[in-house]
Amino acid sequence: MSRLSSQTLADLPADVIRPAYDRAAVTCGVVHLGIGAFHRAHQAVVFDDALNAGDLRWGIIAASLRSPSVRDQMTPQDGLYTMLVRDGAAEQARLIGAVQQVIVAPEEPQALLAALASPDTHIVTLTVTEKGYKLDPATGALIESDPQLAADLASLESPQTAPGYLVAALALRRAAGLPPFTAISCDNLPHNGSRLRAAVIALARRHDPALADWIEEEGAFPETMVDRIVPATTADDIVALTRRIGVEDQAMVKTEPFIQWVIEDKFCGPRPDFGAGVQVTAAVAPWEEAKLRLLNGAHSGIAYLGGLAGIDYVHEVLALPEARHFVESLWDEAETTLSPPAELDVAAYRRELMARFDNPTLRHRTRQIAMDGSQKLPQRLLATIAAGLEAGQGIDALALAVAAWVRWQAGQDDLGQAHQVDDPLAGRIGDVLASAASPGSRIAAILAFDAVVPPELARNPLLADALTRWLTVLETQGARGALAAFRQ
Ligand code: CS2
Repeated sequence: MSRLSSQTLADLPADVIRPAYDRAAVTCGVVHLGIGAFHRAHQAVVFDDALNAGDLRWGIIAASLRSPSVRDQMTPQDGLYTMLVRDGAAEQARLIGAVQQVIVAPEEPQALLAALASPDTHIVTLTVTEKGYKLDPATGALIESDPQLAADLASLESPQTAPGYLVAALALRRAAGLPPFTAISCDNLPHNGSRLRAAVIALARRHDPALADWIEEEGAFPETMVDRIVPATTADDIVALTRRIGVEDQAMVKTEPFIQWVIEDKFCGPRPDFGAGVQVTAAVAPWEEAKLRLLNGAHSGIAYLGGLAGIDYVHEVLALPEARHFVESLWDEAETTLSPPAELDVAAYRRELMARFDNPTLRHRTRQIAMDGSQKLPQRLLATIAAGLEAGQGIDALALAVAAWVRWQAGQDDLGQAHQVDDPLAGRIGDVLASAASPGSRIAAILAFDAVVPPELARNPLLADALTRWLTVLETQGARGALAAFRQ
């Protein structure tokens, strides 16, 4: 079976949408750090739109900070891949041509630095996941004990972390008399731009205070809200697409029709004339908070409760009426904590979210969302709980979601199936829980874990009570039992 590539492009079925521009004429104005499926189905599509519109400055040099697998999928395909947009019976296949080169950073650190320091590069986007910023989830301070960050604090010759690459590249740009690039965090973190900026400036200051001052004055780190559901591609997806397009595409991504990117209007250099799906605005925080607390908060609740019940996919969890009731209740609680943007009709947004979660063709795994809970919970559920408690509002559904996360740490679902807890803090959390003998003491141990739970919130007895009550129900009656009890 031949591979998708520039050579095989002409053989594809006519209904596959392809780049409308000459890929050979593109220059790369973007460097992306962390080329996973999300980047390929989100920011890369936005830059591909700009290229299609005729502005050829926005090709992408993408880097993988860890494994070579995406490079090995994409390079034989000349960077081309298919984006499959699915909703019910409707399916659209579009080839994305924006990615011109993929670099595996640990193999070629100097090539990545050269790309970041190139005069053509105007924008650097990042999807390095919550843990890639090397910031404490509860306080936002640099985690100096992290071995990779410690290496970057000692030397930036061959950076190990995303902030390390940015600082080393900004130093090169400054030395060459170039302006900085606009660095855009596209991870689901609150105030992601400010966090990235803080990490970069703190690291720069340790190496060269004058560089840190220059970044502070000249650099730009806009806040963003990114939204598109992108389930991990499976081997079956690749087989089915091969059948459809007649060539094999190992780099394909599958996603939903919905796409949203809200970017703070704070650039220090050129940017494309952004098209559909992108809003450039002065205030991103209200968008980001609504999305994190409604979409992602519900997602995490669905992931842990569904995962514990042994249910594989989000849409299958929502086939249970008691799960829908739980999600609506969580949204009722979260909604009271929001100051949504004037343009956002929250009732319509909730209806649209439920329809997106219900999309049966996406097959979004609960296990995928369950990953890295310690990094996700603070902004998705704990901040919502803190705001709800402060306003004297109910937090029962939010507490059930958090208790399900605690239960997930035991590494076994309600059917007795073992799962791996995929989380950078899994070991430490497991140790803390192992020495606790009852639901109440397990909750006390988790609340004392200040890398995840802010100490002030941990001291609130209402939270400890609600979590203990739900963990007891989860341990004795399972997630299905807890959802049924919640409904009563
Ligand atoms: C999900 C998100 O995996 C997860 O944690 O909640 O990736 C979610 O699909 C996106 O944020 C949607 O924009």
